[in-house]
Amino acid sequence: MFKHAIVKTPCQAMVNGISEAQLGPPDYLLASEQHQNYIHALQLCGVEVTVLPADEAFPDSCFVEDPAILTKQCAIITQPGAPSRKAETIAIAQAVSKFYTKPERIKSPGTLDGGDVMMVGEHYYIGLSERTNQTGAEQLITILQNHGMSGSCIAMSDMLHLKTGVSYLENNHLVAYGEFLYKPAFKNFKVLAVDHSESYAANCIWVNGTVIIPAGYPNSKSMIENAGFKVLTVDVSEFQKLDGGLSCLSLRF
Ligand code: CIR
Repeated sequence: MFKHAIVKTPCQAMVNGISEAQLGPPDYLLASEQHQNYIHALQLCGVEVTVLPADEAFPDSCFVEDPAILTKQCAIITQPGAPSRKAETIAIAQAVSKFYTKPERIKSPGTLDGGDVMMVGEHYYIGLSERTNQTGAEQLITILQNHGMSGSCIAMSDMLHLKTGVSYLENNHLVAYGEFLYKPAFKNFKVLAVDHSESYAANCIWVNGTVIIPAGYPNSKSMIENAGFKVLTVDVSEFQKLDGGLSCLSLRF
């Protein structure tokens, strides 16, 4: 169960955020409204939400999942792979210090984005992406092992982050799309396969028994409901324009 979440208010400079989506720039005012709705959905799931102030120096800083990983045993400040995002860790480390003493750190030349790290109980799957290198992943595995947890790497080639295409929903269920449907590492999970036309719905979050999915993906919604989960939908279209989604917008712990 999660008690807390940390989110960060989108800044006006988000229109200059990194994007490969080719969906045009986000509408800042609509993004702000969608972010409020996202916070409300988290609160409905019973978590207390800490809202960090916007920071105009970092266009992508609302995607708080990338600069930190928060486990039951420890916090890890990452080494984001995108140069423009590296110093997002300063504000996140400060926010995290209210909840954890002495966070661990991923160090250069390691790079690692939290969006590449999927928690399944005490085990963490780490996507080797353009943002997360082998050195960063190995550092994370060592940190996890030092705290009684474990990690393993997943090779990937088609998506920005591991959790762009796969999400763990508890009770041994994964929602997955594309290359993640066929990974041997996931063969013992019950895999809910997302259609090509709904690929964005593969990034969803389990929060205390409810699955929050992006609005506009009816087949995925029914599939997840039929698997026995309560579903809430939140429209995050403006964050999709920056290659971000539901998981990237919060740290849940
Ligand atoms: C970036 O490219 O870093 C941001 N525009 C999007 C980050 C999305 N984060 C995530 O998937 N964990």
